[in-house]
Formats: sequence, structure tokens, C-alpha cells
Amino acid sequence: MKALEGVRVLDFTHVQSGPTCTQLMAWFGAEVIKVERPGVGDITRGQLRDLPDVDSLYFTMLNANKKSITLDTKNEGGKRVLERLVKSCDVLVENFAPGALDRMGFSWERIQELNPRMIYASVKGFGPGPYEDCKVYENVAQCTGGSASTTGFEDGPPLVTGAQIGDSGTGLHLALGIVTALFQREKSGRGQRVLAAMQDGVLNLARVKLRDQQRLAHGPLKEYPQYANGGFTDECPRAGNASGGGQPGWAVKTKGGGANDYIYVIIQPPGWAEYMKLCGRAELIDDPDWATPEARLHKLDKCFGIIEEWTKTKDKFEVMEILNKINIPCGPILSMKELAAEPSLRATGTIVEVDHPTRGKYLTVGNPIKLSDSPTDVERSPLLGEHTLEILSGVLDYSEEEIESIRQSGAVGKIAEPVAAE
Ligand code: CAO
Repeated sequence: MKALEGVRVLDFTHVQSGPTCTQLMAWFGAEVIKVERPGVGDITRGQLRDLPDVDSLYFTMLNANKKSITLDTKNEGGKRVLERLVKSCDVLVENFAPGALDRMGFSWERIQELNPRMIYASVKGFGPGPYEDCKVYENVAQCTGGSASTTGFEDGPPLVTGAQIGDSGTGLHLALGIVTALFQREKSGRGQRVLAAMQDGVLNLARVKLRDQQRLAHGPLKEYPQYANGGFTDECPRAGNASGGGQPGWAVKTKGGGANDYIYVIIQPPGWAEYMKLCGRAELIDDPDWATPEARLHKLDKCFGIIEEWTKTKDKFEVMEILNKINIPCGPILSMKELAAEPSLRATGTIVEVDHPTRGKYLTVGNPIKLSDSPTDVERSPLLGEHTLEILSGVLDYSEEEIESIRQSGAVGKIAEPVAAE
């Protein structure tokens, strides 16, 4: 049995933020019915394609374990099918532009009338306020949520990060909101609205920077490179690769000189002596100008420079092994190529190979959250409208005549032929 077995999700999501949320729910066992526009579908099916005429990796990696029904929800027949779906699902998840669902005729009031137990969950770019009507994509959220202003080097422009903290991060927040609302429904018997705004989600993930903004009012941030270089304003600055925790850290070069031949090292007080022994600089272990964290604070760049002279003589995996043996935390900079080939990630199901009827085999990131009683089996994403018939008859109990009349109305577009067994 899967943890969310018996929960049916009307998945009205597209692009990345909403699909991240519903994919997680599907992995935990919810029945996720993705509603897509006939003939078009989720726009990402056709975006960033690596192969002609097949669903992109963008789409396939965000829509595993879901069913797809095509439905024109602006068509009167389509609206009636959507009403029936609302009545028979537990959760509706959407990430349309603000107001789109209301314009379709499905306001929160209307949804509650149709199904008072419905949990209606939305991702929006912003919460209520001056920007609530704006459309938002990933990097917009990274910029408006405080991540970009605090990422990058002190002398460079603001930077966005490759980790999709605006989209996938907000999808994760939304998933937690939904299961929490499902838990409350057990006692209250009622559904509720769940909103995760991308600006809020990014700010939540960047909360240590709001911490530093407030610390700044009481003196310089000693762990930032600006402490040695003397360059603070009244705004939390970009800290380069400095550690956000209590200990100094930096990415130093390793042997090879390639783009990812680096390792992230941290200097905890007990580690200093060990580092200096490895670096052949034992004289600095007790030297009062170097021996204490306070003495080193003004010259962290020089400290990491000394360590780098040693790390450049080893590859990043050798450094990892040597430092971990003496209890010094560190992390090699791993490329996507290296991660894709990592056997331990394959073994745990964090990286999974999936077979797809039109694209063949591809890699995806499996469920990063492991439940001992609800293991995840990653299944390929659905083709556009692949389950339209199955949902109309099996879930919504339409008769053959009714299905024919729905089809005639143009509400579901061309019904897809069943896919041959793989
Ligand atoms: N049948 C008929 N119409 C449909 C439909 C269906 N099955 N599915 C969607 N539509 C319609 C919508 O009703 C909407 O119509 P109106 O504009 O007339 O109301 C229209 O398609 C376009 O939807 P949209 O506005 O959501 O799409 P967009 O491409 O204009 O904007 C995005 C995309 C992502 C910027 C916007 O949806 C958004 O801001 N979403 C909230 C924030 C978010 O999730 N951003 C993350 C995106 S990346 O993960």
C-alpha cells in the first residue's frame, strides 16, 4: 500500500512548479489525473526538445506516474466534465496565471459548492499585494524572493542558481500544504484553499540571508569575504562561496584543472591543525597569527590559498577520502555527468532509468523522499490524452453513449488510441 492511496488529484498544472507537486503526490500513491488542452497539452511537452516529435525531457521528468485526459475547459461540454471531475477528486492543484480558473467559471466558491471536501491548491508568483496579478517564472521568483541579490561574488552582478528553487521549491511547499490540509480534513470534514507563492517560497529558502540582513545592523558579518576587504553597505551582500553556516568555507581547486575539479572545504577549529599537517605547514598550527578562528578571520582567502596548494595535488575524490577519514567535512563539486553515472544514486532510486513508448530510455530524478512503508516506483509520463477514455468511463462513470456525445461536442479533442503494452 502507498501512503496516499485513495487520494485522487485533479492536476491542472503546467510547466514546472505545479507538476513538481503533483509528481510527488503520484509517487506517494495518489491517483493524479492531469487535465490538458486537446491537441496542445502542457506547453513543456514541446519545449527544449532533444528529439523531434516526442515529449521533451522537461515534460517527462516532471510528470511521472500521472494519467492524462484532454479536456477543453472553455467548451460547455468540457466544463460539465470538469464539474464531474471536481466532484470526484479530493484535491485540485493548479498554477495558472492569476484569475484563469475564475475566468473558466471555477471560482473557489463554485468549487466548494460542487465539493465541500475539495482541497484547492495553487501556486502563484506572488501572494496578495501589489504584484498579485503578475505572471511569474523561475528566475523572476529567484530575483524577487531575495536569492539573486545574495548569490554571486561581491564584485559581480546578482546571480540566479541552477537549482529551481522558485518552481520546484514552491511545488514542494505546496505538496506539504496539501497533505497538511488532507490531514486537517480528516478531523474537520472540510476542504480548504492552499496557496504557495513563489516569492514566499524562495524567501523561505533564503531565510539565512534575512538573518544576516538583521545581523548586519549590529556589526560586520565576519564570515563574509567583505569582512577582510572592508566593503559592507546596509544591505546583505553577495558572499561568493563563503559558508552560510558558523564555519568558514570555500570551493578550492583540485588536480585536473577542469570546470568541476573543485572541492568545497570547511575550516572548523579542530580541523586547522590537520589541514596544516597535510599542507606541510605545521609551523602555522600554533602560530598566534594563524592558530585561532579569530586570527584567521581577516585572512580567510590566504588560509584557503594554503589549503588549495595541497588540494591541487590530488583529485577531488582523493581529497574527499583523506579529509573524511580525519573527520573534516567537505564536498566534491559533482557534475551532472558524474551524478548520472553514480551507482549509489541508481541503487537508492534517486536516479532512475525509465522507458517511454516514443522516446525510448531516459534518466529522471526519482523521489528524493524515502518512506519505509511506501516505496516509490517511478513510471513514465503519460502521452497527451492517453487516459481520456479510461477516466471518462472508469473514474467518471460515463456510459458509451455519453462518451460519444462528449466527443462530438469537441470537449476532449481526438481521443488517443490505447498505447500497446511495453
Ligand atoms: N482548456 C481550455 N483552456 C485552457 C486549458 C484547457 N484545458 N488549460 C489552460 N487553459 C487556458 C487558461 O484558462 C488561460 O486562459 P485565459 O488567459 O483566457 O484565462 C490560458 O490557457 C493560459 O493559461 P496561463 O495564463 O496560465 O498560461 P500562460 O502561458 O499565459 O502563463 C505562467 C504561464 C506560468 C506565466 C502562468 O501560468 C503563471 O504565472 N502561473 C503561476 C505561477 C507559476 O506557476 N509559475 C511557474 C511557471 S514555471 O513552473
